[in-house]
Amino acid sequence: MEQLLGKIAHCVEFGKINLAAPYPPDMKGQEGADELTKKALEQGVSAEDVLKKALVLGMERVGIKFRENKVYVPQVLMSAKAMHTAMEHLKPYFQSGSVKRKGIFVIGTVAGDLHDIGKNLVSMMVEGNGWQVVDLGTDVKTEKFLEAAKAHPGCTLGLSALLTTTMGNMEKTVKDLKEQLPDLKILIGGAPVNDSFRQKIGADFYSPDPQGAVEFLNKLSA
Ligand code: B1M
Repeated sequence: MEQLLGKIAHCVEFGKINLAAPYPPDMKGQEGADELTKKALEQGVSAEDVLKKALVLGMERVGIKFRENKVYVPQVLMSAKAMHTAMEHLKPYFQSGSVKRKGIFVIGTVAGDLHDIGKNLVSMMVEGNGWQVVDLGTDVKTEKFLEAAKAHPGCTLGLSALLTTTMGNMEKTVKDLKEQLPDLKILIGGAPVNDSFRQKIGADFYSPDPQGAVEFLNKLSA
C-alpha cells in the first residue's frame, strides 16, 4: 500500500501523467498517476490517503524544488497535470463528502491585469495541497472578489498583480474588501509586490512563490 502511494507521489513530483505519456523520458512505458491512482482505490486505499500521502506529497516536493530553482515552470505544469488526472478519480469521494478539503481559496489577478501564469501556478499548487480553489481568472474587479468571498464564507483570498500600474488596484481591492469583510484573510503575490507593500495596503500575507502561499494557507487551516 505504502509502496503504491509512494509511486503515485513520484509520478506527481516528476509529472508522469499516464502510461501513454512520453514524459518524463526515463519513465516512458511505465504506469502514471492515472493508472496507479485507479489501482490504489480499487485495492481499497482510502481516497484521503491517496490525496494526503501521494498527491499532496508530490506537489509539495515539486513546490519546494521550484522555490529552490531546481525545476522550472514546465515541470510544475506537468506535475499539476499529473495531479489533476489523479484527482479525477477522487472526484466522487469529494462530491460525497467522504474526503474533506482543507478549505476554500479564492484567487484572481487584480483589475486591469491580464497576467495569469504565476496566478495559475499558485492555483494549481494550492489545489494540489488539498484545498478547493475558486479561480476567478484575470482582470478581476473588487465587486467580483467580494461576491465570491461572500459566496464562500470562511474562504481565504489570493490576489496576484504583475504590473506596477495594477498595484494600485490591488491596494484598492484590499481596502474595500477589508472594510466590508474585516475577518477575510488576504494573501498577495506577483513580481512587483513585496512585504512592505503588503504592510502598506493592509493585506495579511505576502508570498513570493506558490509554496509560500501553500504554507500560509496550511497554517491557517491547522
Ligand atoms: Co507582460 N509585462 N505585459 N505580458 N509580461 C511583464 C510583467 C513586464 C515585467 C515585462 C517587461 O517590461 N520587462 C512588464 C511589467 C512592467 C511593470 O509593470 N513594471 C509587462 C508589461 C509592461 C506588459 C504590457 C503592459 C505590455 C504592453 O502591452 N505594452 C501588457 C499588459 C497587459 C495587461 O495585463 N493589461 C503585457 C502583456 C503580456 C502578455 C499578455 C503578452 C503576457 C501574459 C500572458 C499570460 O499571463 N497569460 C505577458 C508576459 C508573459 C510577461 C512576462 C514576459 C512574463 C510574466 C510571467 O508569466 N512570468 C513578464 C516579464 C518577465 O517576468 N520576464 C511581463 C512567469 C511567472 C511564473 O512569474 O507571474 O511573477 P510571476 O509569478 C510568480 C511569482 O510572482 C508568484 O508565484 C509565481 C511563481 O513563482 N506569484 C504569486 C504570482 N502571483 C502570486 C500570487 C500569490 C502568491 C505568489 O498569492 C495570491
